[in-house]
Amino acid sequence: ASEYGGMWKSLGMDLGAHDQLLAVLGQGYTDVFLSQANRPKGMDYFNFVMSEVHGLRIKEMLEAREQGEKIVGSYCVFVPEEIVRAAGATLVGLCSGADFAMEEVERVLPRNTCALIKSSFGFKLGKVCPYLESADMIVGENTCDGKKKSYEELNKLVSNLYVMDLPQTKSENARALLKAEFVRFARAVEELTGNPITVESLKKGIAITNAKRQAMHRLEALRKADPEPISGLDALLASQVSFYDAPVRFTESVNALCDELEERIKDNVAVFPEKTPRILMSGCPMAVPNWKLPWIVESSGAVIVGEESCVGERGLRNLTDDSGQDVESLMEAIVDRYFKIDCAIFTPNEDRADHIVQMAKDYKADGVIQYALNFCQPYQIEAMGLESRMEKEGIPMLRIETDYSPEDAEQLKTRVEAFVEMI
Ligand code: BJ8
Repeated sequence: ASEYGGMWKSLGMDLGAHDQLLAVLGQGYTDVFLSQANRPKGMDYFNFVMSEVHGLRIKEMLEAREQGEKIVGSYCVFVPEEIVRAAGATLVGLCSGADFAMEEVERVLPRNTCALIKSSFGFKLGKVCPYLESADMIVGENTCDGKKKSYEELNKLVSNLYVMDLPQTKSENARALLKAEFVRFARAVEELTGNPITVESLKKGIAITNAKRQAMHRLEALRKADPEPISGLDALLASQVSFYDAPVRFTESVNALCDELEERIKDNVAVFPEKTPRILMSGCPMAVPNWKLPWIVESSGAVIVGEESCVGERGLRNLTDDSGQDVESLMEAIVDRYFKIDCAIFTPNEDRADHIVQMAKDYKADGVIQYALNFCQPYQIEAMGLESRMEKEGIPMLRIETDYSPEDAEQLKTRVEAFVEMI
């Protein structure tokens, strides 16, 4: 790790604190991922990417930045990747999946803020995230109240925050707002990069982003097999890595993994025995390195077959139509694509319930685990309504509320094991 010390220092990071974070991350990765039996060979790539998550990937991004390629950081799948790529910039997800510098965080945010928001502040206040520190523009979005109000505070800590307004309903006016905000965002990234967004560059941005999604769709489809050729943890890792890896290389690596999984299915090579209870995870996004609940599920005799989540199918499922012949129609297609995202900040949000039922059927799930972070009202409230919907559909459902701390792990394991026994 020390070979990158100079680079991290130049980003203004706290090297001591960062060493601690890397040590915890490395140990967590070993315990959760490397300990799994019979992983596909194709996961070697992801092991490597994870081992270099703050190293080689940052180095290559900074080298590209020297050549003029700007870096845009995002906290939400509503930030349109196609537009960022069309302007010749790189988009990275700012992960927010672990507690860090919590004492300092609770001096600027209320205690009862969700772990994801607190984590994003912890990485900033603790100066341990090289992605955050190398971003030329950080995009916040007016989604849930917690995020939207916390960006007012984040704005005091960073000089390059851009806040995107987002609609809360799926009405025509709401779509018009999304369109106006995407147009405003396109101007902002053009200004940031100095590159005009053209038909050709938009088509290229759409092609790169769609290819990444299509590779992930392939992976998702292969998870419908019983027995499972890949663990839910490894598939989740691929989704998590999709947020910051170089997109073309990522796409190739996922496709190579899928080739191998196809072979595995043919040869009946699996990671869990046939008839292992199949779980669909649904709810709040699971950012790196938030692996607690999936790990508990997969070490409790079940396999996760899909994620109805922004780090999963909600974030990846729709493609952008690339058939438009001018900037205006391509922008419309991008708006159409993002307007379909069924995040719980929308009201009403029936599409999400329908999608969960559909996924449970498609992936032959025996049960659904609704996962919400503590203090996340949008997903917690939807989980209440989903309970009766799932009951009506005859799909067993377990509702979990938790955070990033390991303290409730035993208790969660007991509940998950009881659920897995029952389904
Ligand atoms: S499109 S899910 S990535 S907003 S967990 S911060 S909702 S209190 S993350 Fe999200 Fe975009 Fe929606 Fe997806 Fe608030 Fe809940 Fe915290 Fe959350």
